Amino acid sequence: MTAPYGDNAPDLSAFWMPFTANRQYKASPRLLVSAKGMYYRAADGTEILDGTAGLWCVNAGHGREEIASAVGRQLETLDYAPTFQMGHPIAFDFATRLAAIAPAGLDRVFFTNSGSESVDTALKIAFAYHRARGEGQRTRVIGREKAYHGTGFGGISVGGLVNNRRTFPTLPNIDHLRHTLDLGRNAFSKGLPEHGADLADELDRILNLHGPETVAAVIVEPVAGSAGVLPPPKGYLERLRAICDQYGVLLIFDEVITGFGRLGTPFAADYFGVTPDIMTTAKGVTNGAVPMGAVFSRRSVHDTLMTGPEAQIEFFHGYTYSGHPVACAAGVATLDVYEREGLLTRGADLAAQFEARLHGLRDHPNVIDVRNLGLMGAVELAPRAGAAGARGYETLVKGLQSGLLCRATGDIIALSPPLIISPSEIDKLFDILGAVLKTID
Ligand code: PXG
Repeated sequence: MTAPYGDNAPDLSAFWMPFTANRQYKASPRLLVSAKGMYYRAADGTEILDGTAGLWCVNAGHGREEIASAVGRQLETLDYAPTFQMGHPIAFDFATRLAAIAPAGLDRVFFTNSGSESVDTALKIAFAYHRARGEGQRTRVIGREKAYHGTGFGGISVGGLVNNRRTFPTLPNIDHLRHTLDLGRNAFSKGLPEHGADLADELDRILNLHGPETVAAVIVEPVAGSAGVLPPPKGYLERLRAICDQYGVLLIFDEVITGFGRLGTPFAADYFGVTPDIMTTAKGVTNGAVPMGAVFSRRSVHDTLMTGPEAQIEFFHGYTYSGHPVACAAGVATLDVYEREGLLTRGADLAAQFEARLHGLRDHPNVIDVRNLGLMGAVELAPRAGAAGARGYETLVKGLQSGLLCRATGDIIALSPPLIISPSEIDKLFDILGAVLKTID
């Protein structure tokens, strides 16, 4: 992976890399140059099994020709057209297609370009909705510890990862539920942990601390992803839903990771049978091929805003590239692939094998927890004394050297392979990871 690039080595200095230890990376770069199906190819020719669907986004696998040709055709037909007081057919078509696979009732779709923008958009919809109902005093939002909702100021404010927050000012009027990770009681749970549904009752306490009539929305990832795959305790999301209903607070599910088949259902809302009022997505909406996000809103939330003078803009929000024709073309082609290959539910067939092999790592050195749901999984390693994150990073590097891309967040190794993975590739993934873990001291 640290191949000799010779005279073809790119100059690494100008690209200020995101969420990366730039100096560490540039001292020992890892470059991927092509991808097909389940595999990346590194600059030195090594084939690397994609254990993370890129960054949780390439759900239908890499290099899908249907998507590439739809994008190419769209670029030649209509490269760009505005969606402010104008329109083009494919944006409407894609929204209609998305509404058809959305959890029942969430059939109004606002387009963004990323998960971060989807989160900001969802929060703004919540504020605008309450204002339109004459409850503009609902200015507070409740997030949760360990949540990742992207990098906008809205997202870092409701998010609960301290490194995303400590350097930057955050919005006022935000409070946080406690996170649900409980290694003492729930370590090595297969699927949903038994203990902790009562943590949802904190929402009642927090709402009554501030006055429930001052709170606009609660936002959670149904399964926290970036914090290292935290499936919710059994019954937890149902309780959140009930408490939100009791107080007229909107429930937002951030499905940027869980959307588009990750849990073996189209959305986590389907998996849990809990329907939020607003649902944020991105990533898998275009198979990662073109940046895009989509926010799904309950029709009643949307319709509440469709009041007032008809010549007035109802929701003062949008992006130059909301409903970008090329992103929509990628999205329509992606949905075609998902539907033709049954990928939005395929994870359900593979989840048992994935779970069994993942939990087979529990006795490997330094493993303190294994967590999973659908085709999401994590192995948590104990931090090395005085060097938190070192074991995770070494696992990432050695994994790559052995032909596997996994994701290391601190000492947590996360896995979220493309949903096209075969049973033998699941075995291969865990054979490699198991062998690597045995070498990490
Ligand atoms: N919400 C959730 C739940 C996410 O996981 C975002 C919002 C922001 O999406 P954008 O498109 O603005 O990046 C995310 C992004 C990781 C990792 O490995 C996770 C994300 C991004 C990069 C890395 O944990 N999730």
